[in-house]
Amino acid sequence: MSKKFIGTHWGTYTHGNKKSKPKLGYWTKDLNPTKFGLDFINAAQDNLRISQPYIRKGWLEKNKTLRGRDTFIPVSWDKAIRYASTELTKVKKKYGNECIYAGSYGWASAGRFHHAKSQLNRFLNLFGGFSHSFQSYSYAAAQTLLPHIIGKSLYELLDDHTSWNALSKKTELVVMFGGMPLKNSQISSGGVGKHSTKKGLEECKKNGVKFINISPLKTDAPSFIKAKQIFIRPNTDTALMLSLAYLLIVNDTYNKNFINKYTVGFDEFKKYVLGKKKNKPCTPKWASRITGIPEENIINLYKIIVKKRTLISMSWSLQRASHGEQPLWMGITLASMLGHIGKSSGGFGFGYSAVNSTGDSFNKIKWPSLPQLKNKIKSFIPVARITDMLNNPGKSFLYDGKKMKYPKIKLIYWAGGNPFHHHQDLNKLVKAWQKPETIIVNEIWWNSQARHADIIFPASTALEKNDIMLNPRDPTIIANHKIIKNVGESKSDYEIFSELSKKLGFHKKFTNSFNEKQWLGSLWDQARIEAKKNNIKLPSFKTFWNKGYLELPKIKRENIMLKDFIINPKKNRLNTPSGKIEIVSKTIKTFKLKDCKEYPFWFEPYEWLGNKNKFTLHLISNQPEHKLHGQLDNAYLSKKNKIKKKEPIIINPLDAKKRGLKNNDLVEVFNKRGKMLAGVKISNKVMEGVVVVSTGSWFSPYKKEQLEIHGNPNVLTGDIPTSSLSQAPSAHTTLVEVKKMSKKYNNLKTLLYDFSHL
Ligand SMILES: Nc1nc2c(c(=O)[nH]1)N[C@H]1C(S)=C(S)[C@@H](COP(=O)(O)OP(=O)(O)OC[C@H]3O[C@@H](n4cnc5c(=O)[nH]c(N)nc54)[C@H](O)[C@@H]3O)O[C@H]1N2
Ligand SMILES: Nc1nc2c(c(=O)[nH]1)N[C@H]1C(S)=C(S)[C@@H](COP(=O)(O)OP(=O)(O)OC[C@H]3O[C@@H](n4cnc5c(=O)[nH]c(N)nc54)[C@H](O)[C@@H]3O)O[C@H]1N2
Ligand SMILES: [Mo]
Repeated sequence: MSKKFIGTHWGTYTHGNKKSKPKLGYWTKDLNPTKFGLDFINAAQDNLRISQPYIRKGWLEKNKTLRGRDTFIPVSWDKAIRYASTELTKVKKKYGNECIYAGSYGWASAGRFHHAKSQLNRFLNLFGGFSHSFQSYSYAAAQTLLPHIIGKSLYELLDDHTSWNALSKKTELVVMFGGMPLKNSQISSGGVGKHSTKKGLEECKKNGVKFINISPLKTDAPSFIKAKQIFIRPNTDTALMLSLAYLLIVNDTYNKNFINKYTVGFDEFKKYVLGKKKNKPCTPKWASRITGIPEENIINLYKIIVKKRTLISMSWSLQRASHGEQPLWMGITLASMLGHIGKSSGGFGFGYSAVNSTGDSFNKIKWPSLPQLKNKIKSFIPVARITDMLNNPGKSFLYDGKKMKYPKIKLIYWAGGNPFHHHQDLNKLVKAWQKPETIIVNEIWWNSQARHADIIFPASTALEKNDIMLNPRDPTIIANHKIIKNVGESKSDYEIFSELSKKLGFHKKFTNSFNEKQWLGSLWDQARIEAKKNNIKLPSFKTFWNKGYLELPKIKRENIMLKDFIINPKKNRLNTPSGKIEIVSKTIKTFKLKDCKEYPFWFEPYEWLGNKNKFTLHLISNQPEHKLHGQLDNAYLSKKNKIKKKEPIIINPLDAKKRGLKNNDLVEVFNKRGKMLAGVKISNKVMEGVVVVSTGSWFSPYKKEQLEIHGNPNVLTGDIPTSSLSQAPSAHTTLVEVKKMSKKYNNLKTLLYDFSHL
């Protein structure tokens, strides 16, 4: 029987059979489906939907009423399109296209055609171009560093990861810096068919692979892998790894053959480790003081990794922190010293379980996507420098060894992302956000992103459009059938940009004179050509559409990261200046940066537990288990997980006791950048001195003072780059203080948004 499906970033669901009320069900072929996705259909029809276009009152009146604190006036589609196109034309004429910023970072929805950012790019490229953003909040430090040290882009490296089927056979020990939180592998950008990470880990467990979890949070390791837990102070992994390198050197147990044959710069690095560069030697004692791990535990860890065939696994979170380049560089250096890179007996991994698919065996097929056309404007910023750009038009800054200049932004267009979710130091962003003349946003719900716009176009959800889920890293292809009617007057991004392009005189170029179905058909035809190149025969669009899904042939091959290079390092040299793994990078040396040296180095983070000030707790704001960032905060599971409508704060029993806190108490969490409310959850799974508040609560400020009422940790995090090499975000470097909520907050009345409560 044919069924109808919907593919999302968090998994694939079937349309339920109930005729009267549409509902979602699990796809039976996915053995580990994501629970929170079931309620997508209710969230898509809740009363927080933006039902028609709106214009901010103060923007219409040309007075300086603050963005994000204003009221909105409902207008017709016609009027909104007129306002937006007039404004775009005005800014283009007066200042030029460079002054339009459409970095528009964010995850949007999973379909290949309706991908919001691709639609926006195509539209603005036809309009003459825009200033854009570069790299991702997820792993910008890695994206900048990896080409220097292993000569591969981050994506090449991720696709080359040693597959679970190989890893589980020969590797004896996986040392996980930052764990492998299974909750994160619920999702994958572009969509998931069957969830596979748990199976990969189970295979390892079955074959006797042992795990050690080095992390401030025990639950970063799924309980069934029975990992040995080592608590570590956040942001100090580099120091621990350096001390392991120290022990390998002084005991002469590192793999010299590997170091000589496959790496450059070890001697220089060795001097640093041994303290011959006017520094303290990186002894276990030195590392113990930094990491908070007892010296003997470090020595024991050394004894195990030197004996067992070991994989050094690093989470992406390690590099979303002050000097985030260092733990990754040092992890690769440590794995080089152990000598298993290029074999199934170990090596290193980066982001196993950060998303689904890392460690799967797949043929990456170059699936087609919406042609975005060319951007004539070259100006861009590293993605997390947005506040800095708005505050300092024309200012120069360093990035990857180059001096660059911020564009002078007059208009922002955002579709499919939420800076009031993803950016750090939101109070600072709110101020900088006042500077442009106009902000246009396509958004689905009345979240803080919509609240900070001047012109709001109501976008539809994935459930309201037809699309194809075609993810190059996933072997399942899904026909996304529209399941519910458009809510209110909402439209797809494609329709919004079609209307704008009509007004602006390039409708035909934008649409190709195609409707939605014709675009899908055309993408499918190209997909068939690409599949054929991989000896896969895809059926006609009609057959596929009626069947609802396709599974690509299973790949049994075992993949081993960097295998070709290890077999023949001369013929398959890496794309680095030396052709080898660069423990010392001469290129980075020429940049002469204070905050990134030519070899991995321990830098003190700008805030950390080794240098406490009046804020004595390290805040980890990790990914939420029951939603995707801010998406589906308004669905059942996320709401259920809240404590008195606030995001939970996980705190160690000793820290709770010191502050007289009980489970379910409401607390103020604060530092010099901001203050928020949260609900207490006491647990000895988090180490003393560390608190955890997952991201995703919709930012909702209180009018009278800087107070975020639902627990969005980004009012506390710092808008400070990892280093001047990468200019990447550093959300995981934040100190805070926690105290019982003052009674004066019991009945907050002058709330700005509230969302009561979702
Ligand atoms: N403190 C802290 N902050 C972090 C992180 C952290 O670890 N700690 N992690 C960072 C990381 S790794 C990331 S990737 C970012 C994620 O940040 P974002 O990707 O910006 O977060 P989302 O909530 O997924 O935002 C997507 C928005 O697009 C809207 N949307 C969905 N589908 C569509 C569509 O089809 N069309 C349109 N127009 N809109 C749509 C949704 O309603 C939502 O508001 O957050 C970053 N922020
Ligand atoms: N359910 C769900 N899954 C998601 C997402 C989501 O929103 N929801 N978002 C997705 C996205 S966009 C991304 S980029 C990935 C991110 O994947 P990651 O970056 O791996 O995810 P995080 O949850 O930020 O961090 C994982 C753990 O790292 C630990 N950690 C933090 N700092 C340190 C440190 O300095 N040292 C050590 N040793 N450990 C540390 C924390 O305890 C934290 O729980 O997740 C993806 N998966
Ligand atoms: Mo991310």
